[in-house]
Amino acid sequence: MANMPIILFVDTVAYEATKTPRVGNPHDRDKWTTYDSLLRLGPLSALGLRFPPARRYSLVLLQLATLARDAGCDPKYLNASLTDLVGFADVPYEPSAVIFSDTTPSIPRVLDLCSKAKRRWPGAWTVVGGHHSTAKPASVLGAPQVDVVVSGEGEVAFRGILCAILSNTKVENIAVNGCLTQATRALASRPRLTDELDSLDAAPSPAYDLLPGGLASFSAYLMTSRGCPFGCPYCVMGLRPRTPRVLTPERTWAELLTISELTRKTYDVVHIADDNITVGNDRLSLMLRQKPLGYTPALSAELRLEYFSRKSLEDLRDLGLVQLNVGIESLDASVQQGIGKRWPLQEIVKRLALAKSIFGGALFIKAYFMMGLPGETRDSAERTTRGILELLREGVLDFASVQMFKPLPGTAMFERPGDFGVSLSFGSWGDFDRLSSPAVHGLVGMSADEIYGAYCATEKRLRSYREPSP
Ligand code: B12
Ligand code: SF4
Repeated sequence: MANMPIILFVDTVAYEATKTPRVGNPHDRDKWTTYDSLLRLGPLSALGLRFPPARRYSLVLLQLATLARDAGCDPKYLNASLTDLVGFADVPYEPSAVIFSDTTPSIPRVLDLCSKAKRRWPGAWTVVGGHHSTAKPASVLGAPQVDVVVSGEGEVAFRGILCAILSNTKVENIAVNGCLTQATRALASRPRLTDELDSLDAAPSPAYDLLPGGLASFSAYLMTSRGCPFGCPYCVMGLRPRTPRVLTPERTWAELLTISELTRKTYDVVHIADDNITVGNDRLSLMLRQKPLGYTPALSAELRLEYFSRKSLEDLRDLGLVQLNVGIESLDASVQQGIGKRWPLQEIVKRLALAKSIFGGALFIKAYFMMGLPGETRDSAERTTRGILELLREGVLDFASVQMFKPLPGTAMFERPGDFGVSLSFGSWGDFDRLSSPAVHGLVGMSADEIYGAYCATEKRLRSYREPSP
């Protein structure tokens, strides 16, 4: 171990997910506690399932840690929510590189930690990748404490970075597709993306052993596909290739069994975080055919309303799904039209009710809504709120997660706001957290303050419907 370069992975996900100050909206603060109780006391109560803790982690960092180990380095992991990282003063080792994964709202925190890492270990490379680095690499490289910014998928590029570290290459001489340094910063306005894996099965298994307390102390999740064919104008996935790549069913089950081995003593439900679990032809049927005999974990997943069909729902039930999350976004016809959706309330009720009946009621349905999409007015926000209340009253929906719409960098609505009647106004990238800070945009029919007000008012009205009856 003595001469192995140490690569330090600093995970800011849990920090963001659990410690973001919930400014302003008092209802948001209690929402997730109530959600946890509903999971236990709602339609799944008869199954006696144990649910995972709320603590999250970054999957990609654990995958990159495996690559580091395979390359002969010594990976270390620090979780920014569990460890006091002020100045990294207590860290007893000296890393060759400190690695971060970002999202737009987490970038201020990541840059702050990069500065602290640089002060503590001036010789170590700081490397940042993720969705924000992919959409806005120039803004990340604008911080001098960042040495390497990676735009695009991580695996191929990170192998290149590890080779450069192991061969003592100077950071300014790094030549890996999709990686920019302070020396090549001028190219950041037209970033080239990293090379991608041809097959998702080539992605490494995450180094779960690095997680403090083990995987059972965190909420385990798996991505079994990358790429989304839908290209919604409000979503960053439009930046990525539209043709999805999927893990083979064999690898999917192998990963799920590994996860359940590590977590089964503590909880029963594992989340499949794909944008859409049905993506890929016949995937559900193939997965079902290869479902191992014996114990498999209960699953939750995201499903588009289009796929609430008898066949998909039966497959999902037989695969062990107990929770489906569906993005409905708005119940107002003109807002829906602006995002390419057309779902009258009655059709939504019908589809959710079909799911409930196929699962014999043993299904928890959570729906996502966004307040402040282009075309939103006070009236449309009111129609959505009333519709949500109706879905909850009908018993076809168990939990409504309402968030403020934030046009994230890389989406059509951020890059060409005028086309959508959006006017952006924000102080820092941190304002893009959908759970805390006020709106970052105004619309033709609503100011930023009105969007925020409508969101708070909706949360307040939903609250009484969220109280679980013991
Ligand atoms: C699981 C998930 C979560 C989990 C874990 C978050 C995480 N960062 O891992 C939880 C529930 C905590 C979460 C929370 C949030 N999320 Co989220 N989440 C996802 C989801 C569904 C999957 C992410 C994932 O694990 N992918 C698999 C792993 C292997 O890859 P990856 O992280 O996508 O990274 C790839 C590349 O970006 C690159 N890469 C990433 N980091 C690095 C680092 C290095 C060094 C290198 C070399 C490469 C690299 O390599 C990876 C693949 O090869 C994505 C949607 C999606 N399809 O990607 C949204 C997504 C990442 N989330 C998003 C958002 C906005 C959030 C929140 C900000 C929501 C909010 N509160 O407002 C929070 C922020 C929390 C945080 N600090 O990250 C956006 C990010 C967009 C953006 N520009 O920032 C996404 C893309 C959803 C969307 N379509 O808008 N999320
Ligand atoms: S919102 Fe969902 S369906 Fe639309 S592009 Fe993004 S991931 Fe795909």
